[in-house]
Amino acid sequence: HKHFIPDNPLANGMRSKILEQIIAHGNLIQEDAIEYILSQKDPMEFVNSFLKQKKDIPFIISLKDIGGGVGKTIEIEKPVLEAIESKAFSMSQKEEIKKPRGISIIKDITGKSTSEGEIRDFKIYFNDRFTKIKKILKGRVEMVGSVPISQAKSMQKCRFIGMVGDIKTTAKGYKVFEAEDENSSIQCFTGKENGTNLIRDEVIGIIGHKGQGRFYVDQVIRPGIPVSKERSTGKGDGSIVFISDIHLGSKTFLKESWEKFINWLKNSANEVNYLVISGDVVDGIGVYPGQESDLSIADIYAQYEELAKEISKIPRNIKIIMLPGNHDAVRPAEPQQTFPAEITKLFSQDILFVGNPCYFSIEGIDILAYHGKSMDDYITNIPHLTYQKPIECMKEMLLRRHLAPIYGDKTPIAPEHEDILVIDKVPDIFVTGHVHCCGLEIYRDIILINASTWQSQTSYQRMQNIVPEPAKAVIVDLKTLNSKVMDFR
Ligand code: D5M
Ligand code: FE
Ligand code: ZN
Repeated sequence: HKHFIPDNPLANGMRSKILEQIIAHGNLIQEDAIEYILSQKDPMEFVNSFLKQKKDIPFIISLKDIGGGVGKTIEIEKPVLEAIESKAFSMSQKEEIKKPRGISIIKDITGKSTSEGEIRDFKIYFNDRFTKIKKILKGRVEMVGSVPISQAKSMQKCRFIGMVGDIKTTAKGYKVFEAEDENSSIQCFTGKENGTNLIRDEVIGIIGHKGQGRFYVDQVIRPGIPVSKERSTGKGDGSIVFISDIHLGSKTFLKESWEKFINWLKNSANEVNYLVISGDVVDGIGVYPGQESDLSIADIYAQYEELAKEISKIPRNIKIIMLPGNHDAVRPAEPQQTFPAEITKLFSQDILFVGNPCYFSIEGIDILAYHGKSMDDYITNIPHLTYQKPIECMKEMLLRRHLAPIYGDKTPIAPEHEDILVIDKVPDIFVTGHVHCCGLEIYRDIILINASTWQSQTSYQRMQNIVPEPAKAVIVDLKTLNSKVMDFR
């Protein structure tokens, strides 16, 4: 399972030569500075004259030191692949699709899908993921002096960035996996301590050494979240309410609790301004074998019609943002585009229908909303995770800066040309649903929410020993960002 198309070998050879020269001089260099040097007409000549002329060269050479300081236009000869990729697709960040009453969409796949599922798509997709997460890893102090894998192979001790391939466990309990970058790959051995939380297709930093012809991982570095993020302070009035997994149309839909919730909303119209619904808004049809016998409404459109009726009871001043989940009538592959017109036209209200995941901002608060299907894979592959503690899953996503890294397990992923499942911008609020639990915790200044469900335990969940915590909503004050769980049972 190879992730990349071979890169431009010429550019790569030059990069290694430049690095060698700089390391031989007793220095290290930052990635953007190398890029700048590679963009010069004669990069070797540029490096040699820089090393010769400048007397006070800092230990770690930055872009500024070599004259490529902030504000200057840098023309970079990008590798061939990046050129193909940017021509093929470029998701404009910060592009505002709609801006109703203080909401703006920052990132959403809706209307922008490029995936045709061809082999080339997969390579472009993984390349984009690698490039994005590599950039975050390069910002970590542990990764200063990291080298391309092609170079790491001939070093005794080294640090590099790679995408994790298939992971095998040896008889002695070591994990063996292939780490891959755009040009090369290396087989890595890791002991129990470093190996337990590795998951396929994640991008990590590796610090290790050679011994007995093998490469041993001493430390795994993950991109993570900075300890202190600049916390957005709310400026808005009122609050946002978060719910998820309504599963309307299911026999186990909790009608009475739902009615209590709707009544509370009616009485809280002054206090509540926004309602975010994180997917599985109806139970759908054909989601799992034998679902027919669990449905109270067998027709998918009738399910959405019934939901529209319920939603119409919500006071008009509450702005609703709705994303799909794995039970909704959209393509199952993530990122999921929003609901089709045949469904959205059933709603009389002005709802903001978005894709899954979606990154949006409400009155200056950045929100990452994701249904959370990939938690099934996280829980299967990381030993300490359980269905009862979704917040821990969400922390593992933030640690890897990716919502759904594993390709080809339970979470279907569409190989878009840009990997918008990468968490490249740290949100103020991160919300999921799917596991039907409820969680609220502040982690490194981010409010983490798992937004419960309106469905009681299904027979499938009983079989799997999944115990839901239904009929809860999380409310976040837009001014103070104080948050609490409300119970409607
Ligand atoms: O998911 C509701 C809950 O049931 C959630 O905790 C996942 C679990 N679930 C559902 N389907 C599966 C499969 N196929 N494997 C493992 N776990 C599953 P919902 O998306 O609402 O059905
Ligand atoms: Fe669900
Ligand atoms: Zn779900």
